[in-house]
Amino acid sequence: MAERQWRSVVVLCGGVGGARFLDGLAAVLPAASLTAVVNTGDDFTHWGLHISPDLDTCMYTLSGHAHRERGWGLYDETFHTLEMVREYGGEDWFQLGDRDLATHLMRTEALRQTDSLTDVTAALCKGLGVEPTLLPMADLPRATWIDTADGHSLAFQDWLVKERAEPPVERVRFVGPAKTTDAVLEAIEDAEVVFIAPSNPYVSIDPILALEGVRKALESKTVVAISPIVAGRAVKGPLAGMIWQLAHREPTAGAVAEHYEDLLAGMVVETGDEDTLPEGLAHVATATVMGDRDDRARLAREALDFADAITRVRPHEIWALVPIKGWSDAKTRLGPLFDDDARRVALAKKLAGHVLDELFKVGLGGVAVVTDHMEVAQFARSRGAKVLLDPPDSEFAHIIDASLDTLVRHKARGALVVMADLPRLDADDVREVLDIMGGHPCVIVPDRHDQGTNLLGLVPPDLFGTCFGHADSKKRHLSAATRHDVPAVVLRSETLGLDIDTPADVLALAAVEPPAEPPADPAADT
Ligand code: FO1
Repeated sequence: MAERQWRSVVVLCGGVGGARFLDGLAAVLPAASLTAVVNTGDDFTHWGLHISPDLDTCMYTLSGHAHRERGWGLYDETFHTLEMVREYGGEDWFQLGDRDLATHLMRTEALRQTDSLTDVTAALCKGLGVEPTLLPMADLPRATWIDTADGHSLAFQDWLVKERAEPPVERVRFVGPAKTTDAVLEAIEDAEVVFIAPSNPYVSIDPILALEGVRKALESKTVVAISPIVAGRAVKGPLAGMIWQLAHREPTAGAVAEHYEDLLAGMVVETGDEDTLPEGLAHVATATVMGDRDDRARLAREALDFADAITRVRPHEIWALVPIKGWSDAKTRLGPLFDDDARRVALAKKLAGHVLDELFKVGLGGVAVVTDHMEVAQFARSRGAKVLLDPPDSEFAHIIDASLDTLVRHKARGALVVMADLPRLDADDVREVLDIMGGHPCVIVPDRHDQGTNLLGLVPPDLFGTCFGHADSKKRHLSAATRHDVPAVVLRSETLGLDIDTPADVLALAAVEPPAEPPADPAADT
């Protein structure tokens, strides 16, 4: 299976566990392909400063500043300020380190100039050289509150840190406007896969899912969760207890899967935990506890491979689209080779028939022929192809694009535009192109002169407007892919690269074809 180049991966995450998984993804993906949507329900004002613990934990982890064991705060840290506050009898339950304070000072000051926590976060990340995009789940305050079983209501940090998460939880509430940002919704829309990091579902992920439009945006996405529970224990924090208290059931990976209900297309769980999962949930079992950075990268790679396996576009989700002009004006440049039109037409039919026959061997979702000539439509139908009648006398590329839009309406996830005059195309060649299409949104197979485009794979079919009909369509397709910020794979192929347009092409074919058996000399038999 061709190694997939991910264009856009989004991860929903909270603090420590989420940040470590995010760090693993950052180690294996280009920064431009990775966006984290980070919980800000833990944010609060302390010492007059705006503290965003999960954003800081992600930023410090990605920049290598994070304290290894604790996961939050900085590894190279002192607490002189805290000691001095303590001397004053000030609030010393939340340990703010001296270097950590710089972040809170900068963020608080910046938030006096703008109410966009998104922009402030981007500036802080730039300062620390963090390249993946960290998006706060919201720009406005949306605080997580804990209603405890003994009737109190605690702000999140008061419950988690001051009370050390001891009071049993009755309810988790979110206070403030349930408004996410356009950046978050756009990132999710654009994502090829959305991971739910191994964070606490109740107080790190639910705050994100509860925001308007987020669940809706996720409906059409492949969502894969990484289990935060290992063999019935939370890797970090109060999660196991919360599952007992809130779901009234044993804390297992299955309990987490069911908490996310039908959001999940799949789940990555600790080896041995897979039998706690609900029936039918696609999953992969592996070592999910992340120690060092290599561990994180390994887990991230396994999660990506799993996501690829369940999101790959399969052959049966791809349609072939074969444009065939009317026979009479086909292969006119071969005119000189034939003493009459009938033979020229016969060649065009033979070529098109060969291409359709080979395409039908591949197991595609379907084969569609686009034409505006009835005899071609008849020919195509006789071979089992769907016929799309193209809008009369429009440009070749527009005809193709209109047909590709039709395939999208037919729920095709991918389309392979195939020229009808490729004598050396065979089913295996096409399978090779489909395998690349499985993980790549654009595959260009140029002609043997590296000018035209003999096949063009697009996932989705309407990825961008095609440029067929131009002599230099290969170059134009490449720049269209670049314009749409999509990695294009150019596959040069001896066999697929030969299309029959000119007498020279016929000679090239003749040069390849083994000489046909000389016709048996009827006289020789006797
Ligand atoms: N967690 C604690 O348990 N005790 C602390 O004193 C503490 C201080 C702290 C300072 C900055 C920061 O970004 C996070 C800090 N955390 C502390 C962790 C924080 O409460 C949690 O990481 C998140 O809120 C939940 O993931």
